[in-house]
Amino acid sequence: APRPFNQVPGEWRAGWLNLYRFWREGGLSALHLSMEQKFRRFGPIYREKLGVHETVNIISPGDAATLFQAEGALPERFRVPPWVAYRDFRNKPYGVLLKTGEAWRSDRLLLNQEALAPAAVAAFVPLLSAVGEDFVRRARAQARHSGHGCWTGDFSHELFRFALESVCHVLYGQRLGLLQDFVQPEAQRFIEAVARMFHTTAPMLYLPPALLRRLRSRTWREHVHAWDAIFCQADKCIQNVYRDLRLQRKSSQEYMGILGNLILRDKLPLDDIRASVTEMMAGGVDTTSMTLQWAMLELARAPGVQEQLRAEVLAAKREAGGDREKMLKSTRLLKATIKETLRLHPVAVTLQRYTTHEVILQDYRIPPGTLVQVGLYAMGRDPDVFPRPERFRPQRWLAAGPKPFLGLGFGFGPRQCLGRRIAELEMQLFLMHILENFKIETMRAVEIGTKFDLILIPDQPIQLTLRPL
Ligand code: HEM
Ligand code: 2DC
Repeated sequence: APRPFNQVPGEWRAGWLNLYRFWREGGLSALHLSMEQKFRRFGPIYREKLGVHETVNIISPGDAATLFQAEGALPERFRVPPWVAYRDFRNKPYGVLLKTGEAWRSDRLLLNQEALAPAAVAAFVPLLSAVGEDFVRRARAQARHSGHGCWTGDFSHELFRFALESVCHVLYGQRLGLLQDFVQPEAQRFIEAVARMFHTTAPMLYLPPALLRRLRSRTWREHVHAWDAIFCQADKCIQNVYRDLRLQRKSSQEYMGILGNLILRDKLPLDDIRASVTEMMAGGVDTTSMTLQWAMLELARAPGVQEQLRAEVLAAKREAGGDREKMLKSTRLLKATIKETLRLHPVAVTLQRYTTHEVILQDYRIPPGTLVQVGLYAMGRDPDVFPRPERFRPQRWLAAGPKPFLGLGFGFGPRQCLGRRIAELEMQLFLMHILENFKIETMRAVEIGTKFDLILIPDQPIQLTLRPL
């Protein structure tokens, strides 16, 4: 018979003491490492309590399968307390990120039709490809002006702008012009606000929202300020599109953007549209830009893989006569490269679900209502799951046979990432354009680690070189 819940190994009796220890042992920025260590210490399942945050943590793809197969029609993940607290504080409606139950489902189904459905997604290709081309143009100009014939530096700020430009082109059907020499200060402020929002979320993650507000701490005030800036800027973009639609400034042939389509369909109240579109705009900045930075670093450190990938892209280009949609159908290694990048460098340290009924994990009975986390970072580096996990080897994804619950970078099922297709296309097209035009190099052999800043990010600036081919 399966073992009872209270025999699951781990430290779950003294939540506040654990939180204190956790802070002393490297703190929050080492969350991913601390999880890796606990799996080593306790095995493939452990229970933990940090402050009021109680979880069961699993690492094996088989257990992830059990968890997700039992998630039902209305899956729920951990609701980040300060994000909820901000919306309650300012009386703002939740978008899909924070909605639950039937309200989540009905919004999500409508948003899926515009952001995930194959028919809608095809229209993103030319939009995202154009932004990729602009990045190349800018990189070439930088290389010319540098005096060394190549462009070297920390590209994170350029990539933030690339990512925001990309997601806005798809959401609003309009260009912001962030890859020009002059960047609107408003857009720059938005980018900074998103980074600040993530950064100030982390220290408040395991405290109850009511406490946060009562504390009136500096972190909470900065957090509110960051979300204010995010909502204000997104509202301006949304108002613009709304006005253009009302004045019929666009011809009916033009692509309306996800927002325009949602307004025209008229199935979702404008306030709900605004809430979810704001979340997508904010969710589209740090996620894809950091992943692309990691991908370029890995390709620079594995020149053999880079050459193979370039060969694939160039062959696809010849065959498809430059038709990007066609190219995307024959670039398997490119897709594998993104999976491999997210294996080693996931954006989300864990995936989480609340159980709705009893499940058996590692032969323990897990009761309904338990918050179970899949240790995504730890799984990606577990030698039992991925042989020689330290090696960047996209080819591992191309081997024959099924790979159930191995590629979980965007989550799973009906609650998976809403921006998944936007993110994938944006990153695939970006890498295509870069590989067609530049060799990616990295100067130093420094080891770059990861830090938890709500999302996982590099622990120091990544220096890259783009050398025109
Ligand atoms: C949710 C990863 C880019 C918007 C998520 C989740 C993950 C994730 C792991 C949770 C899924 C789950 O619980 O099963 C990523 C990664 C990205 C990325 C790795 C890029 C490399 C984006 C982009 C957008 C976006 C570009 C916006 C266009 C969202 C939203 C949710 C979400 C709105 C919540 C969906 C819901 O609760 O229904 N993402 N994301 N993400 N993501 Fe992304
Ligand atoms: C953070 O313990 C660590 O995609 C917590 O685009 C558990 C947790 C819950 C939800 C996760 C979060 C972690 C990391 C950031 C994620 C988020 C769900 C969506 C969000 C993964 C793992 C993200 C980055 C969204 C953000 C959209 C937002 C800016 C409006």
